[in-house]
Amino acid sequence: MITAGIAVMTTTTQAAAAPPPLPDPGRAAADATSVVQRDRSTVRGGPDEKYAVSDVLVDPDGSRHVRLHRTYHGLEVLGGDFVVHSTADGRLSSTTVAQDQVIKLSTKPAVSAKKAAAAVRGKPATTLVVDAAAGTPVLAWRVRGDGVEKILDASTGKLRRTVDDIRMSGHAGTGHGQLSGPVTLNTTRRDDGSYQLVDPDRGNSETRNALRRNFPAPGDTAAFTDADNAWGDGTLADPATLAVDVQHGVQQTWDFFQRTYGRNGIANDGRGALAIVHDSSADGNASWSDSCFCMRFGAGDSRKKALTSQDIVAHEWAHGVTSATADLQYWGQSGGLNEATSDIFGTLVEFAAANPVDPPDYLIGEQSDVGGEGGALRYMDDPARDGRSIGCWDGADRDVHYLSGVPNRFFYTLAEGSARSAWSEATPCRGAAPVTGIGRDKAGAIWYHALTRYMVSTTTFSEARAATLRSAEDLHGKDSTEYAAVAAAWTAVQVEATPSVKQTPTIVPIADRTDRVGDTVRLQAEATDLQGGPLRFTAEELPKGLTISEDGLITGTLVEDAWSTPAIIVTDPDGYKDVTDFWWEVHAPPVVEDPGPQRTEVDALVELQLKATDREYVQWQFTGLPDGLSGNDRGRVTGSPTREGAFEVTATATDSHGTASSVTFAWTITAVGPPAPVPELYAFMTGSDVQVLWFTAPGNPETIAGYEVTISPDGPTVTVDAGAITTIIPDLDPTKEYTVSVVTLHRDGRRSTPTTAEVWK
Ligand SMILES: [Ca+2]
Ligand SMILES: [Ca+2]
Ligand SMILES: [Ca+2]
Ligand SMILES: [Zn+2]
Repeated sequence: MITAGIAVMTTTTQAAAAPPPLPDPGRAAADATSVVQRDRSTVRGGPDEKYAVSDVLVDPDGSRHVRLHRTYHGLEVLGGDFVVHSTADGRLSSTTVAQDQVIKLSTKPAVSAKKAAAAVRGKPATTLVVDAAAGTPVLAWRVRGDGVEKILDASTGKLRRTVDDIRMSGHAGTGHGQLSGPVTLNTTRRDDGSYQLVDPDRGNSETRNALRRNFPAPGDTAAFTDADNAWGDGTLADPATLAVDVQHGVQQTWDFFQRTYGRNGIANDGRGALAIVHDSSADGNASWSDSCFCMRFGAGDSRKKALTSQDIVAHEWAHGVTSATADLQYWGQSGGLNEATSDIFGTLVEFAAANPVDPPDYLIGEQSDVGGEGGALRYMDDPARDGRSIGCWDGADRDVHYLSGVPNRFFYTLAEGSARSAWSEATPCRGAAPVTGIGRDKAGAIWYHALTRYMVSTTTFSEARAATLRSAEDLHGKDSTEYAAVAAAWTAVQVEATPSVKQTPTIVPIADRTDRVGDTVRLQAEATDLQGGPLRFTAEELPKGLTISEDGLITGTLVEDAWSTPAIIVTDPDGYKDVTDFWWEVHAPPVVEDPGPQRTEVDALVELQLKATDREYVQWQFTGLPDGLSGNDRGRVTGSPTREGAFEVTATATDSHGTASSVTFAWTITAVGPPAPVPELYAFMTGSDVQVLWFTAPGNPETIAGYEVTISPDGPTVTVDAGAITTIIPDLDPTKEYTVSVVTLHRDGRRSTPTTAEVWK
């Protein structure tokens, strides 16, 4: 967790009257701490807690905002942060508290750290914490691996939530280098006379080269150095090109925050951050990570150029500002506010930078040509244009990037109004009143003031409405047009003072199904909706043969051996939708081929392969096989029959759903016939020797006793062993013509017909 230390912040807003002398920040911190310790109920505190100051802001009129973090029996409390607001003389005026309930729990975990660690791959770090960020506080394990953090209930081991530790610019996606155009860079001259991409005027902010490594540690990156201090060539061939974009973007962002809000760097402590380019983990993306206090940028991907434009660089930098201030948790509505904060400042810096090659707009990442069609990552004026984000709050949770649409559109509407502007047009949601814009500067100041003073880690959309209204009151007064515009702009995106009632219907998830071809289906989809009113169902990718009625009844007869992932969509009368999808496996029994009647002699070698057609792997079983034969689960029958008989064999193929098909065939085992003759035979005369060669007789070799070889006329008869395929018979007359014959001898004494050949000379 990044804490900002103690720093003084003054806004550029002018105080109406001569301000009283401002208190020392250390004094303000001590006052706030003692106020809380005297009456812990003001921050939903208990006796076993300690508080540490992470930020102190003193406004021009002397009012103080001291941000504190909480520990419980020494354990960090997630969502335990709060801000103490006091008057110029140190009296408590109010508090903004992240948690809903007082913490009361045992600090002994039932689940071991080792067991909790198994929730994240690799060698994660486990920390025992109190999770007060949602509902009743519980003892929890925070398990941190590479880029991901899981919060597990330490009593039950149940996952409470997963949080991306890395703030990605885009949610998915994925080119070529883009340019900030000719820009000036502030660099550092090294002892050897070369230059390094380190900005000494901005806290030594540096851009380094990841050399295409995947998420390297900062120590594993290389410095960018240059002999003549002219960096990059506008193409990706020079790795410094992206570094120019980023370093210049950081310079502009730093100056914007300094000039506009008096903020001295990301954590308001004058420290520069590290930026890493050519990091393959961020290809087609960009990210901020608190743990390294660094930004990462990759190359482009198939869908877009590298995300190194001004708005993206400022977006990542602003994630650091959020971490150092409200520390909005990166999930749910607080995550949506976190993302929107980065888009808002990304856009404000783009306007302030006024780079002629990057005309300002309310689009995020438009220079990266998303989708190859000039698209952007996000559209603040019309978030739904990306197909995923929302611009009218419906109460339903989503990915933080899609949720950011609501506060993004609030900001656009507050700055530019709801009527057609130079940039766009943002018609208020569902007939809300039109809004007159107050301009970017005022809108930005209201957001920054709220972020640093009135937002905490668990701030929701309706709480953000309250926070920005307090900002508008601080900066412009409660009767101001600015105050009214803030309220109207939130209403225009359907965020009201009381938390939103969920508008979207809720569909009951449908479990994965397995059915058979030929089955008739009757499946009722169900959904609820808080507003009542008739719900209408539709479906996509239903299995062939099925239809869905408007009432959600799915009927029909399954006809195709196939799987699908149907989506059932429910729509309420206002057009809000919910979707569930599931896996639907439709299968048919295996089709088994009949091998026909089989006939085999006793002792013969058997090899019979049964065949079945099915989409899946089948398993075989056999009954009634002749003695001496066996079948395996692959459908192969082997062995040698040991006795005669008429058998009826049933072979059954079973698919992975347990559906079986069988075939029954006759298998007759007959008595052993005469042994088979040798199929081929050759003989040659060499001198007075005759060499005889033959191929072994077919059949079971174990039944063959040997071969009888006869030379005629007048030649000898010799018997050779079963394994032999040749023999030499000596002492014959080379002038005579001979023939040779070979007979196969069975072990039981029977003989084959002879095979005969002439002896060659
Ligand atoms: Ca632009
Ligand atoms: Ca832009
Ligand atoms: Ca509804
Ligand atoms: Zn982001």
